[in-house]
Amino acid sequence: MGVKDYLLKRIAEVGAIHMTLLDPDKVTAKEFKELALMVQEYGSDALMVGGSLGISEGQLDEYLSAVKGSLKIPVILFPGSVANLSRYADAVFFLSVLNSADPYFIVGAQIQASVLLVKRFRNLEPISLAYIIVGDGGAVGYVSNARPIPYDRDDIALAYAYTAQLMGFDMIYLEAGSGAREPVRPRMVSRVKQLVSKPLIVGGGIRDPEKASELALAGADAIVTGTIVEEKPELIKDIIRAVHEGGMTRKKRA
Ligand code: 1GP
Repeated sequence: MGVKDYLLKRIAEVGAIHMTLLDPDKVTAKEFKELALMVQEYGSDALMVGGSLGISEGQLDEYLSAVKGSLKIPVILFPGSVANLSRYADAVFFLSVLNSADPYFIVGAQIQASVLLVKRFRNLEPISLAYIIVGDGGAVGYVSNARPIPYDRDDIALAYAYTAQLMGFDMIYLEAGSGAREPVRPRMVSRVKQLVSKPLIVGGGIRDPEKASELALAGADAIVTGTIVEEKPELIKDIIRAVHEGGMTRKKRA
């Protein structure tokens, strides 16, 4: 089974899945391996690997080849640039920053990456992703020259998300930015989910089980946490459980 089908199957099973984002630029290779194995043990459904700054293909290869044999959950690249591809991953989020003001981040980097995927990385499964930056935006908002959607403008987020669905993206990601002071608001998630049927990923600034559960209940099909795993790994078990419980509750209500 491919990675996209696995994610869809897990979403159907548990209502909402948890994905862990690790940035190789923020941890050592040893920490990376320990954290990856820890989140797998606690039930995180996939490992995303990436960052907006400072990762080379050589570093990715080093970190990922070290975990390749011991991880059962899929490793999905979450590239900050065309240099962030590695043959040791299972899939890549082929992402377009839909609300960037610079066409390079909407389609320019993607045409460069497409050539690499065909010529050098045939084993990577591309999963197309509409990446929509909200609120704080964080480093990714700055680097990709995004015009972040204000936290309270559900109508604009909805317009982008529905556009992404019509354009045929596999998945849609509402991103407040890594380390955001405030995550995407549940009301925005719920309004987008009412109209859009594509899997909805939500991340950025989620630091506790309560917020993770609230967003899963509101309609997020996948919750991504990154910073908290690096800073307070003791919380991650409860966050993963909260996502799955929130998802199951929403599934039962539907
Ligand atoms: C960033 O949404 C992810 O791309 C994760 O954000 O680091 O704030 O958990 P955090």
